[in-house]
Amino acid sequence: MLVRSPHAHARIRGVEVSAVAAQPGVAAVFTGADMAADNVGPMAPLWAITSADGRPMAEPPRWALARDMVRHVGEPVAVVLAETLAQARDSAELVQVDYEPLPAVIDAKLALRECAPQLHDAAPGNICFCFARGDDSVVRKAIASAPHVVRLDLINNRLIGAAIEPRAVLADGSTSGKLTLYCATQVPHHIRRTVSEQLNLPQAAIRLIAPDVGGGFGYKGKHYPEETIVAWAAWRLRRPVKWIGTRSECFIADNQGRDHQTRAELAFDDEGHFLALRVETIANLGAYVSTFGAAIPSAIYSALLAGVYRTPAIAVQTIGVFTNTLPTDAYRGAGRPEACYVLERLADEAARRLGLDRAEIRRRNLIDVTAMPYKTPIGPTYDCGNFPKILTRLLDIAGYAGSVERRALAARAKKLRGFGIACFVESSGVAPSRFATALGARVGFFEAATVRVQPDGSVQALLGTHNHGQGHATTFAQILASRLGVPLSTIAIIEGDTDQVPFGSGTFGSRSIAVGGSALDCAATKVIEKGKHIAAHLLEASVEDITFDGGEFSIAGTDRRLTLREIAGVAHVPTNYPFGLELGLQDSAVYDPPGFAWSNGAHACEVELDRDTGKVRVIGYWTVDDVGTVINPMIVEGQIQGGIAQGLGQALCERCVYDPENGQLLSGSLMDYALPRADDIPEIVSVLDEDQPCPHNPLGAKGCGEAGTIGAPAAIVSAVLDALKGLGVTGIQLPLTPERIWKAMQIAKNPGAL
Ligand code: MCN
Repeated sequence: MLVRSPHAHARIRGVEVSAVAAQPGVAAVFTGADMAADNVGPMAPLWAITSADGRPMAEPPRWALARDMVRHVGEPVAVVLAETLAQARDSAELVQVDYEPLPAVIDAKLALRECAPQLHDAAPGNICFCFARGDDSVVRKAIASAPHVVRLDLINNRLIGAAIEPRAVLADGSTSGKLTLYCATQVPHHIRRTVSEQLNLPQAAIRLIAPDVGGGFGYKGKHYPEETIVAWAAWRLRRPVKWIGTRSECFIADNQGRDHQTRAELAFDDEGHFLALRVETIANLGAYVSTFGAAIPSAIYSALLAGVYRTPAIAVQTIGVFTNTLPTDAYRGAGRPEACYVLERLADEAARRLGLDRAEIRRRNLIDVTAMPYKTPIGPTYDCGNFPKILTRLLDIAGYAGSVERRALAARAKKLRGFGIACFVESSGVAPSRFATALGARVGFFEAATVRVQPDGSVQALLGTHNHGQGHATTFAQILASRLGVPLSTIAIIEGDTDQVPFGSGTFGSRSIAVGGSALDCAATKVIEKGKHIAAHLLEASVEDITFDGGEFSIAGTDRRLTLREIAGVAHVPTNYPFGLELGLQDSAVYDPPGFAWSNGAHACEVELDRDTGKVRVIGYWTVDDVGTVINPMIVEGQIQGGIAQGLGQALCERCVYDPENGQLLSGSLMDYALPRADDIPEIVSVLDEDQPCPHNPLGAKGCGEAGTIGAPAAIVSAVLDALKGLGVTGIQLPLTPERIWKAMQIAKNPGAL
């Protein structure tokens, strides 16, 4: 049982635990001082950003159990270990922490004010970093001389991840010389590494097992205090220790997502051609820099701010700010929904300003397929994508042409109807490692896979990726079935165990297919090559003459053939085997892609608003996605639908709220934090366009796991504002709750109304 801070900001004057040890069932009670005495290291982020002026980001230490200060409600201060949960809970009540409460700040903009409470000595002004891309002076000049400029102040609402299964950690320190950690994580190898560094143990002394995890959504892909605490306590006590977060506890223990305040300006000419874009974002990092917490709003978000458009001059600045809130980090989409939202809101606003059709302004600015590879003015180069075609297909399937008529029909029935559009590009499968590490990553972005054909012809594949709802066991098996020509039922996919898969990076950033799947494909190629050598020997032919197809090796142009199963048998019982060739039929590959896999797509949505209550009903939703070559359309569509459900949540109802006075989490339960329900989700028509396979990976596949989340908030807001346009409402901040919409309608009707 973790004793957590009830304060958002306080100095710890002392922690009194003497009454705890004698309680029934109590095995131990520990505080930050015990971890300090054991030299347990800090929770270092795995991505460090460099500010525009060349200074490294501020990296104040974060301790798994707080040592002298607490900086957010829920920060762990002590841990009580007992035989039963009830005993641990009762005993934890007896831990007395002497806090000196301090003023707290939860809003990132307010945290930048001179008078704001200061969180860390190492971060004056609460600034962690000030990141920039693009030439600001060029962009400012272009904006100053442009015929038209639209400016928007946008809030990207803070979100709380709510996977079905809460986080959990179980560590067994009872086996001599080995610490086994069962952990509901998306990144087994990262956690093995961070825990080993903190506990000063060799990585080989830790086995991390992450069995099927019930949802992760990015927030389970990061390192948490509980992992260190449980591992350290089990190691110290040489016995098993378990922590399972309760639903309520996870509200104050899990990373949160988004929380941007952005001022964005778009300059354009009389025809609506974009001329320049300037974006300033204040990103709330929370109390500490989480694992990738600094990279998401800087390196990742800024790289996407060209979107699918040909804007010649772009400059972006992101200030990462500490506040007395839970750390923010990746949440499905991780920087891309934020970028898409900024761009699509600006595009709609520019269209409104010129009286241009919203699809038309996009068409005029989309990067053409003939311009590929296209170098954006802020860094990345897109290697493929037919953005105009995707938009055209979308408008077609969504019946855009008929939307005006549908709107008029709805109006006759006193209803407000609106149609929304959003286009996006997504940097799936962050890569290559050298590029990411040059931007501050402290981990590689490769993936490792091993393919093993057993003597009976069945196949085992081991990958460093991790499945927590994406259907890897199906799609990876499909890749192997098609490469090796064996039935799906004979293939076993193994992930999430660092002893079985000693090397890997995990699942995040929609990377598993583009990076993991490619590693798998490369390993399969090696296995086939080896099989050819064995077949050549057995068939007394030259290796060059052996072909492999449908699970059989044959001499080209003859009917002399051997099955994969026969070859695997010989590779394990080598009565007649090529001299000098290693036994067995298995091989491994490590794949580090040469670049991102540029998924892209377009979303359209139609909504109906209730004039009296402001309630939005999404009545139609359409997407066209380019995720390259599709391995399993059903899984991809499911991924896109799930993403849209989360994007709908962000657009219409989800909002993490802290009390601005004292930093208490007000949306701390599912009664207060409004997740979308099944009946909020419309039927989604999803089309997959496979014309533009990824040119640089062997599968041609691009990621799809976050696509839905990226386009949905922008498309839904576009539709709602379209529905409201006759009433003079031009902007509402996320999420578009009935209350906010209703208020906006009243204010538009009568500016003095509220
Ligand atoms: N796929 C395919 N063909 C393609 C692309 C993908 O068949 N061209 C398949 C893949 O083989 C895989 C699935 O689609 O089975 C998703 O692949 P990919 O896009 O590579 O994404 P990842 O597997 O790396 O999953 C990560 C992504 C992220 S970042 C979040 S967050 C997320 C998500 O996936 N969290 C999820 N989807 C989720 N789905 C569930 N149910 N639960 C989560 O926590």
